[in-house]
Amino acid sequence: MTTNATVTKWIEEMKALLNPDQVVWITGDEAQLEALREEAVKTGELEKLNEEKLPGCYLHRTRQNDVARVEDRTFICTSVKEDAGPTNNWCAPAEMYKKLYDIARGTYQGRTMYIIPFSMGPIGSPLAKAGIEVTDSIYVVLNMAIMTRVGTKVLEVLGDSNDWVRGLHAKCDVDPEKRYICQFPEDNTIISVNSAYGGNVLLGKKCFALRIASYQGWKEGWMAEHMLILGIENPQGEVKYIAAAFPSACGKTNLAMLIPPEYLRKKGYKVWTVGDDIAWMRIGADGRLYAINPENGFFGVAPGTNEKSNFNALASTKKNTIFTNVAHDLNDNTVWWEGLNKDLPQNAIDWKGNPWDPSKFDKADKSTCAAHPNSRFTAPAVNCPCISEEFDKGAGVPISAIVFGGRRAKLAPLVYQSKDWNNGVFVGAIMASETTAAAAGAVGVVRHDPMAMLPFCGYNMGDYFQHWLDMGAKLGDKAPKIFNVNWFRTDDEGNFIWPGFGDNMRVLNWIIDRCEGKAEASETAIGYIPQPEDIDLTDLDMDIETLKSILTVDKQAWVDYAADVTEYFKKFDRLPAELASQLESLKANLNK
Ligand code: GTP
Ligand code: SPV
Ligand code: MN
Repeated sequence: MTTNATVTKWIEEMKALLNPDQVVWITGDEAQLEALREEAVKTGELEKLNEEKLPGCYLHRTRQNDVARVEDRTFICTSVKEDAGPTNNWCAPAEMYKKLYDIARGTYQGRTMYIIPFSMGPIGSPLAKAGIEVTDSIYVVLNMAIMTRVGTKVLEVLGDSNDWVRGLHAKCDVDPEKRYICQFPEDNTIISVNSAYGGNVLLGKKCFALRIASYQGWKEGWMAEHMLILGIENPQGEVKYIAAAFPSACGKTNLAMLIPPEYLRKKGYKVWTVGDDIAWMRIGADGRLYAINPENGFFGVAPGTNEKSNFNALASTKKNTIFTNVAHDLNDNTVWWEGLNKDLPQNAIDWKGNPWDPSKFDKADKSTCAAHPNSRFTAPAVNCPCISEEFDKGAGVPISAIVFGGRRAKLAPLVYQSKDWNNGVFVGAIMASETTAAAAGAVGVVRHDPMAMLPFCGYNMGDYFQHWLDMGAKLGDKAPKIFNVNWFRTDDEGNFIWPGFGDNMRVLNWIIDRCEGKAEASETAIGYIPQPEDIDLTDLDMDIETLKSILTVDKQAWVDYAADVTEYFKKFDRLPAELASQLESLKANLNK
């Protein structure tokens, strides 16, 4: 497959370690992938769905103990502990290599070793990077073939270069006690053992495109962020691009594919999706910040996805899609999840593989759900009706605004703008959000999640903040404007106050207007807040008083939050002085 000595040497090492019965290189040819699908159906790893209703689609169920990322078992292994920083689990590389090799040794016996050459970013794009993942899971091969560009072409473009990421995945016996997801940023290496789920094993995604790439970006002067990228086309046909960072299961896929409210569609507004989860950003020749989506598909949350909430995501799943841990509707051999529609399937198998009893279904009790709350679809980006023409080009799109956001029932207003870049870095650094089912552990607990990168930053978060500040200094007056949004404020009964989804376009329009100097704002202690009448409520069942209630800054709540941030910042050994001074300014502003 390749004469690249760095590749062949590593593959020989992996073979010696893992002891596979067979070795198969993934070429990217459709015939090879089709044969693998058939094999997976034979062994029960995949179930083929209704070919008429869902052509080329499959269902997969993972082990019940293996349904989400495992942050407490995720490690950044740098030679110096402080380089991993206070927010990451750390282990010395030599010790961790030994532990993982001992776990993985010989476990491919009786299995096939699949070697997947993959590209993050369009193959050959100056912004793309190559990786090679070895795995003993057909499910991983087929998902990687959707989520990334795979095959022989990647090796051709790589040539003899050593600039590629090594990814070892071994299912082992899917033992949660021996599960480890480890990044070795100094060696461009990832090792994942004892899982067969999503972000733990599709090594191009969180492990490479965020943890390893954030480290590479730090060293090489670019950024790898947990951000969607979308383009907003105005009635004059001009497209402006926004990148937005929200924590896992906090609305990136939904925002990336939103359909504007009817009154805006009639005026000619359109939204184009460039990416729904990850952005790699570099300063271009004209001094502006350019972003590409390194992925080639969407690994999206299924529950809550329906024709109304996210038409484009649902449309993306209608062919050549792999569904993981959703319910199997036996009536017509299709899939179902909570929030797809109101017709509870009467003859379905739940995500655990048991017959599902719809009469016991209680929305409030997750244990009665047919689909796992973190069940997902893996859909090719080309299926998306609103995919941007820039998606596959590799040059990147110029970013006008960066938006941070989280899931906060209280405190954070619907939207506010930072005072400048450095203040915007502070806004990202003090982000917090309620935890979701995307990671193992409690759900609904507010935790600090700077820039939505807490689980994904591959180095010391203090250095990461400094890197953001440095990028701003380089960008100067060409820097994108930075905003914060919160779609998730609730009333006393726990209902969301803001309608969200497509109506978020009303907020994006204000953001773009601010970037172009077209909208007014009121200065507050935390930043610029829109004048309520500048958020267009046309056709919405919402009065201006309700809108005002989610646009105000509750001073006392922010004083309390500033105290909380003060405590939080204490854990950073390498907190940039600029952020400490931003915090002091916030406190002073709140006291005025
Ligand atoms: P990851 O793939 O885990 O990174 O998640 P994500 O950030 O792409 O989140 P996604 O768009 O899949 O949304 C997650 C959940 O939030 C789904 O259940 C959505 O229905 C819900 N959601 C998304 N946008 C909104 C919104 O504007 N308002 C409300 N209330 N819910 C939303
Ligand atoms: C996330 O958790 O942010 C995801 C899903 O996008 S996973 O690929 O499992 O990380
Ligand atoms: Mn994500």
